[in-house]
Amino acid sequence: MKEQLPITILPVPFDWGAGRRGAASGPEAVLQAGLVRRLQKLGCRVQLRSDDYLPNTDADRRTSAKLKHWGRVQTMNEALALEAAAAMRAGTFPLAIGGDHSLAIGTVAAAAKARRRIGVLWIDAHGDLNTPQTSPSGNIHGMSLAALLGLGDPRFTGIGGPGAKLNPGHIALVGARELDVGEKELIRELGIACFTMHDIDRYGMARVMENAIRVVSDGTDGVHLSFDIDSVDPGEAPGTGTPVRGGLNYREAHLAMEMLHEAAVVTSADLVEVNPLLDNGQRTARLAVELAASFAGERIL
Ligand code: Z70
Ligand code: MN
Ligand code: MN
Ligand code: MN
Repeated sequence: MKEQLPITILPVPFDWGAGRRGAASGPEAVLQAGLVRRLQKLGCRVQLRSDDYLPNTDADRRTSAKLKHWGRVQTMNEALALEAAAAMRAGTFPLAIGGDHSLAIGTVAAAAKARRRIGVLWIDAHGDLNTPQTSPSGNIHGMSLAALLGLGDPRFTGIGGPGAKLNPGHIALVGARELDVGEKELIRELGIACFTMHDIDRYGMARVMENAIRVVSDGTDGVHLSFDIDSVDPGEAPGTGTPVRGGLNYREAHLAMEMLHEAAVVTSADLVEVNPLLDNGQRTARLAVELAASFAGERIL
């Protein structure tokens, strides 16, 4: 992260974009695990936003089989996009704590508006590149990156203004190991840089991150990091809704965060899909705090 900027933490206690409930308690768990103090210890100025910017969507029953709970997901994202934009206008670094990964539609839309050409580093077991037509689940957290590319339903491609927010050539996926058929087609068709677990095994995390950082930072005015905790192996991060075996190990995940700190290109970030209901104690919430600390400059020596 560009370390001189104060950090605005935006809690997003929302999980209607996911197939199971629980990630809405992620922000509380990550804060309880000591996020603010850990960042302050590194010398970061930290503003913790309350979650009162989010409208209550309890009464909103708008849903469909191909876009589950679309009303609530849309309302949350419109509010989050405004809040993230305000944090950037105030000269701070927005760090959204989720919550399910549908929230990236709002944060990236805001970043794209503020920075014009935005690169996106998507660290995730999944591609989140489905459209309502290709999604096997109808869960919107599996469609967020596609929506940001302008693909899918206008209710989501239109958040923060109509049309694509990103250039496919400025996206890098890292940690992918479970891609649906339509997602694979899209990655090939658009030439999106996808560094899978195979690549990480083969070339090592250091080389993968060097390449991924180049893809998202060359020719862009800012970089958004969207980190899904399910990128990490379920042995280290059991507290997440869709665990997939064979993920990043503890050290690979930390190395990625340390390299991002050193590169100093990231201008906004999300940390999503921590589900305390599925956690083994505070294991996953604590991991999230540690990874945020590595990202913010914590070092061994
Ligand atoms: C699947 C779908 C997904 C996160 C699961 C899963 C998507 N590809 N994304 N967990 N973060 O339903 O579209
Ligand atoms: Mn995801
Ligand atoms: Mn995922
Ligand atoms: Mn470029």
